[in-house]
Amino acid sequence: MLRDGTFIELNQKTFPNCHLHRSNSNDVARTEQLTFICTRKKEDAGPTNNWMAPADAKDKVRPIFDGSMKGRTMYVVPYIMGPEKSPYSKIGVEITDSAYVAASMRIMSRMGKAALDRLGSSDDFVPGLHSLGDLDPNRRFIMHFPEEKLIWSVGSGYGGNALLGKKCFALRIASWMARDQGWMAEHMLILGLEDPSGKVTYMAAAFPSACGKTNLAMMVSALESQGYRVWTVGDDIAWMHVDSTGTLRAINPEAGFFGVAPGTNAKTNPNVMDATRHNTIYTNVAMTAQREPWWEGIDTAPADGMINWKGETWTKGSGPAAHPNARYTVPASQSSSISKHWEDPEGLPISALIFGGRRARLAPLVYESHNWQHGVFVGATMASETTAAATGAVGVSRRDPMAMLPFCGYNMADYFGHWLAMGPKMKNPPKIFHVNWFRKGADGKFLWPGYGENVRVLKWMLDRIEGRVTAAETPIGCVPTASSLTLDGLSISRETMNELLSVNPADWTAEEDAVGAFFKKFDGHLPEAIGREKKALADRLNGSTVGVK
Ligand code: SAT
Ligand code: MN
Repeated sequence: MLRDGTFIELNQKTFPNCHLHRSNSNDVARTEQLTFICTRKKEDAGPTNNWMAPADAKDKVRPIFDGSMKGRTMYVVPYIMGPEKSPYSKIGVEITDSAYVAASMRIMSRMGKAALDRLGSSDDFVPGLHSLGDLDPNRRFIMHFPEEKLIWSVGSGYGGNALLGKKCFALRIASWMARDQGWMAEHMLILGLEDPSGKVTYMAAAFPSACGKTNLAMMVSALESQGYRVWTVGDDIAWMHVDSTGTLRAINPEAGFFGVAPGTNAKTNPNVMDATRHNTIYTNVAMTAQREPWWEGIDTAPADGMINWKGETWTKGSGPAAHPNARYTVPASQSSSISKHWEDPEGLPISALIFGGRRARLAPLVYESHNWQHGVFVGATMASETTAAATGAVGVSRRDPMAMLPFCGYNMADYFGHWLAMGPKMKNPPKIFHVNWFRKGADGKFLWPGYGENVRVLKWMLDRIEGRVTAAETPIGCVPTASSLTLDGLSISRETMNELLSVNPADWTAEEDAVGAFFKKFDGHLPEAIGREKKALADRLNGSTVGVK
């Protein structure tokens, strides 16, 4: 890769075994409009997925694959999604003509001999065919055939389009398998919150792409001096099963982090800044004159002689030096925050599920749902402002149930039904919370400091799980009472806290209309329980019953 320019060597003294890859400038993010769920019946893909009949999809894409690998090296990449010894792990085999993809898969999954040994002579694996093709966006397709557990991807070498173990297998195909087999494949980080006694409580959290999952999972806690620490299990995907005792347990199917670089610095994610000092592939970041990686929001000021993500000399005013969706690919084991249990074969017991997104105005810092069913409704009605992780407009609010809109491999209404069916299988279903780190004041500035301070919200959840603190009932769920959040050491005014926790019934009534319009898409498919929850919320908003629980 160094010889043919696929990789550019970074400073090997300060960044040993780190390399930079520049993707084609038309191939810098997932392309949702070119991503298809190919099922025999259209309604099985549902109204939120692009659909093509399997035979049509293959006819369309086969000619693009034809001869596309000629003169290239073809890599056969056997890989395990999940810890090597876990009964819940699954095997995939990706065929690719991209050395960058093969190298990235080596970081992101357990690939090679371990996978071959586990597979043996079994044919139980998910095949994925990938070719860069000619990188023409008109000849780019990410095709999923969940009925035959097959992936075909052509025309892109970037991220989730090309590392087929990640979104294509571990979410789209796996969500289909999970529905059939009674488990859950979710777009969730997994973290452990350690309390002063040393007890660790595990939580899984769903946020859309580029909304801070990696930073939350790898957080350096602002309450470390009080004995609260965060341990990382995963940063993007959780596979969850109910065990024989009725406990929901999660494994991280991945072995690395494919995280957003811009905005990452010693304050927002010190652990990843350390972890990415070696053995890291950087994609579409800028490079300094010292051949070190650089991006917007890193701690250092941009300097003359820098090369931008396209390989051009960067000058002030020439636009961002790193692409907004520039990434690092780093082994998870390199983070000093990695949990010592992150590869436990049985997975880790989950006590809380968290939903969240970017909502400048509407949602309070945190609220707690009343029960599993209400929690599923909270997840189903999530929305978030779009980011650079996918091509298209940035900052537009869209509905993104459970952060799975681009990743659910079947009809989303049936997916809600699957969630509803999972709760009763659990003896003590996790509490379900919703958070919003991104609420803004009238001045357009974020009200909450975020990052390491988010541990205060996690601690509140832990206190709720343990029954230690009170909460105030609002129409949408329970929010912290003034004294129940641990705020010592943080300078934030009482007014700002009130604003952060406020629930404005008029705003939520308008939100209800938007939710109603979204749900209309699903015609007859929407589970009745979702409709009941919607009606109950509307009633509460009308009556605005408020009390302390
Ligand atoms: O899908 S990617 O892996 O490219 C990144 C994301 O959207 O989370
Ligand atoms: Mn993701």
